[in-house]
Amino acid sequence: MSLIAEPKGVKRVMDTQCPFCSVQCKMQVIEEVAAAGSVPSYSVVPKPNQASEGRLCIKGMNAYQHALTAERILHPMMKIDGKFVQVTWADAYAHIVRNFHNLRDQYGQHSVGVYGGGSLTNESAYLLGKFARVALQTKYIDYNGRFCMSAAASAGVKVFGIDRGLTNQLSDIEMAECLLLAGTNIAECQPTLMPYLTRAKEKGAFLIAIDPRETGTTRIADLHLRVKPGMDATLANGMLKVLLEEGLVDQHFVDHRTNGFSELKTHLESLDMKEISELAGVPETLIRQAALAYGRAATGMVFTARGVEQQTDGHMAVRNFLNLVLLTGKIGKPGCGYGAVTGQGNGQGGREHGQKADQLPGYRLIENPEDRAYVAGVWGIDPNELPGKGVSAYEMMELVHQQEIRALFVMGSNPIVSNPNANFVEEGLKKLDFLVVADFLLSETAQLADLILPASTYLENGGTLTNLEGRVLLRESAQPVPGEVKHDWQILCELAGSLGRGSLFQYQDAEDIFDELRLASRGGVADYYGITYERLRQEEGIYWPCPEPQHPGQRRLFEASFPLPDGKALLTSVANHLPQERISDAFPLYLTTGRVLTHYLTGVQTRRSHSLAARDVESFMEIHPKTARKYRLEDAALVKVASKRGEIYVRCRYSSDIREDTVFVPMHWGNTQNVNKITNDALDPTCRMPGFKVCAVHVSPFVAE
Ligand SMILES: Nc1nc2c(c(=O)[nH]1)N[C@H]1C(S)=C(S)[C@@H](COP(=O)(O)OP(=O)(O)OC[C@H]3O[C@@H](n4cnc5c(=O)[nH]c(N)nc54)[C@H](O)[C@@H]3O)O[C@H]1N2
Ligand SMILES: Nc1nc2c(c(=O)[nH]1)N[C@H]1C(S)=C(S)[C@@H](COP(=O)(O)OP(=O)(O)OC[C@H]3O[C@@H](n4cnc5c(=O)[nH]c(N)nc54)[C@H](O)[C@@H]3O)O[C@H]1N2
Ligand code: SF4
Ligand SMILES: [Mo]
Repeated sequence: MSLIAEPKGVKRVMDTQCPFCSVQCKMQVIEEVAAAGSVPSYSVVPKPNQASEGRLCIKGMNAYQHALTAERILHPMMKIDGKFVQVTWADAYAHIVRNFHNLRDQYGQHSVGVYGGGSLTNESAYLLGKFARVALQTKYIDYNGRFCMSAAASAGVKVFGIDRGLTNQLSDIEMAECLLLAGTNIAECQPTLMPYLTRAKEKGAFLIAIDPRETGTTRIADLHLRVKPGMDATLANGMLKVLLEEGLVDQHFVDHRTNGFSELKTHLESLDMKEISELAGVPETLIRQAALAYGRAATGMVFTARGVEQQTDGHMAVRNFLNLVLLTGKIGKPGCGYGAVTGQGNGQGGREHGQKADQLPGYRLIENPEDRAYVAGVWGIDPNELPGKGVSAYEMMELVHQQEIRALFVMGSNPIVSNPNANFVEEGLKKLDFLVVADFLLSETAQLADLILPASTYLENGGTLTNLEGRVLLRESAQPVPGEVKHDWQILCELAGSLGRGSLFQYQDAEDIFDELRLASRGGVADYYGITYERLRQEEGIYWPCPEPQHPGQRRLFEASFPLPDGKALLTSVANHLPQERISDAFPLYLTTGRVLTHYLTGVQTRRSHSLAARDVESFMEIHPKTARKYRLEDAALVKVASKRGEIYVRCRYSSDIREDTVFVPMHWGNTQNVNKITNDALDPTCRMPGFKVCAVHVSPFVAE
């Protein structure tokens, strides 16, 4: 931060980084006060940086508004007789210790759960994992990234031996002759990356998009496959079959760099193209066209995002897209690769350093004796003190409901809006004996809390975040904290102290924590050992793995081999899956969910930004006009959308761009517009991802009762 005295007033320049999506665009927020006592005005200037190349989207331009809003929580707040009352930090910590100790005495150490988020810095995410295992000694910790990256992450680990969002740099995109965009809406979700796609197109690349609706992204595609929601694995089988039949398999690559080809070949031969086309809802000719375009191109990249992944078969669906990459040998070389388009600002780093139920820092596994011993050594504890693995985010909510988890510590998430089957989740959270939420705004979940701890925003909290490419970036603190606000990591250290484990949580600042994280990740899959704050300041960003301080960081993965025991990637036979919930007479339409450009996740932040909120003031349902007329729904009228689990009320929006059997509702609103009140809580059997992208619904006009 710098203060510049101008002739007319005072100017404050804050160098920072957008807190929202995984691109992590750098920017400057400039505050000007024309004269003493007058209201400040703000402007935002993008800063040059490698991922966004100096671009910002509308969310970044307005991200200062929620951080500087008068609605910030500035003091610890305790709920007394149903009302929040300001208390001191000392009282807040004493209250937590009392409650946690009582519950642990009565119900055991695992009666307290911890729930984190992918917006936290690497330092806070790392410390949250350590706090749960060392200070609370609970096995129950998981985070919102379970709903975001778990399908792609688990598929990457299984198939490649490593999970890094992009296997190469963004700059490879424009070297690709064919780009396959499956269930990703980059135009609205990572808007500053769009020029990578348009530049590739200008150079002649063929773009294929797979999405049940037309979006800003599908609009620039040469071929749009309007898949039936949940049927991506099947569609990919069709493309694989064409590759095989047309001799487009890179046999040399398959023989030398993969396992599992003969089983996959037999499996694909047994499938029927006509059946695939009917199941996927995409004409056979278009499936062929897509496969030929990708298969014949000399270079190409495949991207998947939540459209493919947030499914009850998300893990397998991603593996089938990885089959496409491997069969054609399009990986580990320029203009080739795979990208799981990561979501949250630190969605990548947040999944590497131990806030996941089964993980320790550096992508180590909590059930692996060597990993336990190594991390316990770094932490200065006996490995036997470390608990085992817990359960996934939604399964924690089930345990909350069953009152096996009696207290929850939430940091950086709004689970009541973001979990599937939200009515059930809300019911459960209300049963808790004690709910603590660390947030800077009064989220829907914070409103239910017994105690709210005021956390700092991105403008105040310095630390590292890892962007979608696997590039670690340093975000410096840009302003002092307001009121009595504390950084997440400070809260965790002080609370660990109150719980009697202070000696294991002694850090001066975020850099100190990062230095411990470096050691804890050393030799692990996500090795950060060679990355230092000093290097990050000089080099702008460094890719992991970076095992030594002299190592440049690995930009492109898998050039020579895959980090699996025999160095080979794994091809997998994937059955034609149907989503777990099917349509019926009572619930005849598919509902799919997702995002709009102006809002971010559960909307807690963007709904408090006046510029963003004004663009989309309420939720809506996108529906084909033909379908709408069938159900007597008028454009712009309020409609009721109901599933087996509940109902919501949103504005009807006609769109001939969506499949006639499908409606779409965004996820950014709470209460009666919270789409998760109706989504299905069935989970993927491998990664425990909920099927956010398909459930069966009924739609009807809103009738006031
Ligand atoms: N504006 C904005 N940007 C964001 C976010 C935000 O909330 N708002 N959130 C960030 C986060 S955390 C994430 S995870 C990412 C999400 O980024 P994306 O995954 O790109 O976003 P979504 O809108 O959830 O889903 C992408 C597309 O999948 C399509 N889709 C739905 N069902 C299916 C299906 O069955 N198959 C296929 N192939 N496609 C389907 C939807 O129509 C949608 O266009 O965005 C990040 N960026
Ligand atoms: N139906 C449906 N549901 C979905 C999805 C979908 O596509 N469809 N997508 C899923 C996905 S991909 C995701 S990532 C989840 C997101 O789900 P959530 O994590 O619940 O969503 P957010 O709105 O990011 O909530 C973050 C909360 O933490 C606060 N916060 C932000 N930064 C910090 C910080 O640094 N420290 C602290 N202490 N607090 C902070 C914010 O103010 C906000 O209240 O939702 C999932 N839910
Ligand atoms: S939301 Fe994403 S693309 Fe937009 S400015 Fe922020 S980091 Fe960049
Ligand atoms: Mo996400």
